[in-house]
Amino acid sequence: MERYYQPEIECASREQILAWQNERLVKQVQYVYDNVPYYRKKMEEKGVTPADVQSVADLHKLPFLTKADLRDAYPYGLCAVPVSEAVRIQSTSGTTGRRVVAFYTQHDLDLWEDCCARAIMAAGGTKDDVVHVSYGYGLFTGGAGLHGGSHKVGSLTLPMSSGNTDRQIQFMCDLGSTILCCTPSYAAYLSESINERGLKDQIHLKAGIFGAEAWTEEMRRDIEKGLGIKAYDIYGLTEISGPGVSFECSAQTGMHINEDHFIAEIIDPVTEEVLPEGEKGELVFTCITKEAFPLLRYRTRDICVLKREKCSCGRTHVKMSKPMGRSDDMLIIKGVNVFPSQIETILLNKGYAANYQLIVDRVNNSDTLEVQVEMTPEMFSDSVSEVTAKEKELVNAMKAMLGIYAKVRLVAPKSIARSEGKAVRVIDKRKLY
Ligand code: DLL
Repeated sequence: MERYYQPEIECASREQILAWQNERLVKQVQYVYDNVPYYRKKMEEKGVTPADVQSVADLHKLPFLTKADLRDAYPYGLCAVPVSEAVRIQSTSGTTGRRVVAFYTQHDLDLWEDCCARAIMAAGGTKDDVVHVSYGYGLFTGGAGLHGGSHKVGSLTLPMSSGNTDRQIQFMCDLGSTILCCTPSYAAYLSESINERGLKDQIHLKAGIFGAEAWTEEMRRDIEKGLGIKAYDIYGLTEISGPGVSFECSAQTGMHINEDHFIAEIIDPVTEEVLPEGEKGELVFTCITKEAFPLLRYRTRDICVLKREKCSCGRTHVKMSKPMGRSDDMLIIKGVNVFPSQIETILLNKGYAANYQLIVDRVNNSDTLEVQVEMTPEMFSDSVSEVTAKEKELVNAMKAMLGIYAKVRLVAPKSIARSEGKAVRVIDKRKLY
């Protein structure tokens, strides 16, 4: 079972990784050119031929793909194999426009599950573990990816899917789950529910693998404390396979990108210029081992930083920071860029839990921001003046961090709807106009 901690790949020298990437990229570009007419047309429009791409240094010559291309080419336009060769689809939970559908051959599923198995092993998983998968199953990639990874590690896999919190906790206690996989917001909710029921002593969790949405270091500390575990981040997106594109190791200082399968670039989201490693910008991925859905230079819209440094775990693959927001759903309020994670940091620093919602609106041509924040049961008070003072404190902290006024409304514990999947943090009413 050691196969899925693959030191010969995960700890390979930079030269070796580049050699793999060069060889695989050249083949992949030719493969996509031959099998995806939609992308071939984009290459032709840019005047690029496969012969122009001889190594990773030539990657910048290729055209980008965006979510708009995926929608244009929906459903089969970017699929590089005939339906007879594809064995699975997964799809995004997108709420606007057409869904994004990604295709997999059996080989693609195998490689994806390998990536998830690496993530589980990096979180300390072995065949002796009981892996409790509470990501949604079905079209969402979370359940399927971690489930397949857990099988590969040889762990006992609990395909819980999301929801039914009572049953989740009961199985956790009865079966001795040791690794929990779900969104960080659901992990926080499970932690809250377990502690409320006084069941913390009856759970045996040691680690959690949480991703699919942004979460802060403060939230990590809360979850780690609440469940008595080490909490690891995992990143991915449906278009590029799903979870496991990158994952955290014991150092917990960024997520190693599986560079034998994906080449990462950082670009300026406005000029599209490639930025040097270490600079903050939009993450772009090129898949170099996929058969069915081999996207080249796919713009993720996730803003982050790449760091190539010696890691205490021994892995050499480049690390990405936690995404710091998205270049598309970064909020611009009164001309100021606002990331929900900035507000979350303030709330958690001031002792609130990550149960909040931002409501953005436009009144008389001026943007408004209201932050609804749940009080914790300890803070809950009927005294209007006490609540008003707390609200004022948050208003000032937000003004100091964001430079704009945000109305703050403290609401009763448990009054903001909990999410079993990704939390709904932002309601932007301006989009409705
Ligand atoms: O969320 C895949 C996934 C499942 C990742 C389970 C991790 C665990 P999508 O639904 O296509 O796929 O959403 C992808 O979610 O572009 C990011 O904006 C965001 N995202 C994913 N992981 C993280 C993370 C899955 N660890 C989009 N931190 C991505 C912050 C994340 N944002």
